[in-house]
Amino acid sequence: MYKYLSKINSVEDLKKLNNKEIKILSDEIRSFLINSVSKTGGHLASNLGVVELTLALHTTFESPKDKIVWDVGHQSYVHKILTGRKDEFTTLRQYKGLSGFPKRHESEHDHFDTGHSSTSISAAMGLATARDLKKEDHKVVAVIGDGSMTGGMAFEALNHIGQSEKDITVILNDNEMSISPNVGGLSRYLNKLRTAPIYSKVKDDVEHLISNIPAVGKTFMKTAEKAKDSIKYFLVPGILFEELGFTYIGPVNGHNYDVLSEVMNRTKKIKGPVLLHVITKKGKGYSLAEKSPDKYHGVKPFEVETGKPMVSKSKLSYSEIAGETLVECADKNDKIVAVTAAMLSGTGLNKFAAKYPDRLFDVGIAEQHAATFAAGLAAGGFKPVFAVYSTFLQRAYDQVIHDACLQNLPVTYLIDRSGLVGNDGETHHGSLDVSFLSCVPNLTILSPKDGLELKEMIKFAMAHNGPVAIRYPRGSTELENKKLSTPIELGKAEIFYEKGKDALILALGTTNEMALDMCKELEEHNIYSTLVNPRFIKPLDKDLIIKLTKQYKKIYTIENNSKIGGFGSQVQNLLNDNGILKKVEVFALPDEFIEHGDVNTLYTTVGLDKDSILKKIKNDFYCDTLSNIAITK
Ligand SMILES: Cc1ncc(C[n+]2csc(CCOP(=O)(O)OP(=O)(O)O)c2C)c(N)n1
Repeated sequence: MYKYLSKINSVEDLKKLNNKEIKILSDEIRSFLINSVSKTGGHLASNLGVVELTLALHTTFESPKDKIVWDVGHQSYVHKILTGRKDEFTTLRQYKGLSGFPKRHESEHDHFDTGHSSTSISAAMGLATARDLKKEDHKVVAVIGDGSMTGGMAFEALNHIGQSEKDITVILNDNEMSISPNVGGLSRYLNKLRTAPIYSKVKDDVEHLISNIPAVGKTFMKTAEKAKDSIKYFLVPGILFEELGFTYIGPVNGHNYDVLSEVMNRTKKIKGPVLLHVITKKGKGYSLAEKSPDKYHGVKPFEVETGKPMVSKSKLSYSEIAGETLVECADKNDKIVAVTAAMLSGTGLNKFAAKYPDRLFDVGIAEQHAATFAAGLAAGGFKPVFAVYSTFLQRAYDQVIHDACLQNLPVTYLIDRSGLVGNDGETHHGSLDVSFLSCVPNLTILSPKDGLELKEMIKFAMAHNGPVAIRYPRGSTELENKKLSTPIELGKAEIFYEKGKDALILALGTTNEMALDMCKELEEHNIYSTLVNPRFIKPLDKDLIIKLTKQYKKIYTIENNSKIGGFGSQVQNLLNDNGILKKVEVFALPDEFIEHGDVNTLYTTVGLDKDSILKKIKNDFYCDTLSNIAITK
């Protein structure tokens, strides 16, 4: 079907094509991407935008000898196609299939594992320094989007590289988009560069002029350099990258392969740090994605002609419930403000943004800043809510501790995507938050069992005077129009189901749904249990837990967080501290990074599915019965 793409199994195959053939290949790659991602789901718009850029990278540089590092890595599909992984795209993001991000174990062309943003320039600096220490000779290239460039780490790395004068190429893929339109002063600055294309030509002319001056004294050179600088300043409102120590080249049209590859080849010859500014269009070549690049950033399987998702969703997502509840609370309290680090729609804050644009702050991909900014807002008398994915909150750990909790400031963290997230894999699972947050003094931590509890917990947080974290998973839920069995009260658990004194099950958050089914199934085997929904991870309902654990034969905890430092380990500590010598069987995530795949498959593989847990509990009681029989005999 694909005249050229079908023959591409390695970068060597690509290098056999001429520019005309590569142009046709770029169309074929786009068609392949659209068809393939429409079936598997994945990141579409970003990949459609980097087709020519990736082709130029692989025809200019010699991968894997030259090392290309992708920032975030969600835009590495074309790179994967060109480096021998095209045929694996039917398995993209599925269990044991091709990852949606660069993976060192997957290919010698992937030099750094990613998933979180703004790491590529630091990683490139590390690789380049290692190269120089080992006296090797190869290029190191970081490819970073304008969205990812808003992350502080990117600037820390630019600062370091500029001073070192290392031989590194940074390719800035500027499509004016993060997931949503890009924000901030840097974005404005890039826009100025984009609209001043005359710069690179004039700069070239000036440099040409200077280099053609025959041997002259130092003074003249200095004057000429100064002239060059003043022309630059005159033409461009600030040479940020040059001042940082980079040679700035651009802006270049990222969809004209001929020009781009020519410029890239010239860039390759420049010594020291170089920043090549490439302009691309997110979603290029698929009109629906060009029109709504945010909607096509990450997609579920969809119909190519209409863009309609294959499976339409009927329930509300936890994110939507969180966003809507926040609007309700903000209606009543004008001190409530919301903060996002470039995840407006992902965290369900779009309705808040529409209704209260002045009280919503998208700070870019800058979780650290977001956390301290929120703490500052709290110190200034506001009630800030930072809605953030569990995995990205990892970035802001010190800010949560040092800037909010230490001062007991009333910042609320709405921690979305806790637990396993599925197809994005190990870089995106929210499997550590209970562990890393539980040890932070002053922080109150909750987890709702369903949408209704999430609503009420947010209302609780809005009335609480101190830092609060509420963790809830990806996915949707029925939002029943009923009241809670008991109101949310600080440090109070809920007895969710009570049938007998055999097994005591404490199930965290949404694992209650599965635990309730389990309790009912256990009754068919004459095992009668009580199910406790702790609601609060911190403070734990110590009195209730101690009272109940004394009464039950066996105690089980279930949670979608790592076993180490998780909820179960806190229950164990509580019993230990109170001299209760009973075993607590903890069902939690293992101490390992869990790969990508469908969420249910992943939970099954780690033994956190209903059948595996039921089997274990039934077996415990069965063994007890057997040992009783043996003793009676
Ligand atoms: C630390 C962190 N925060 C948030 C995200 C979620 N995220 C993934 S891609 C993306 C936008 C990246 O924009 P850009 O770098 O410009 O790439 P583009 O998708 O526009 O090509 C965001 C916010 C992330 N991966 N890492």
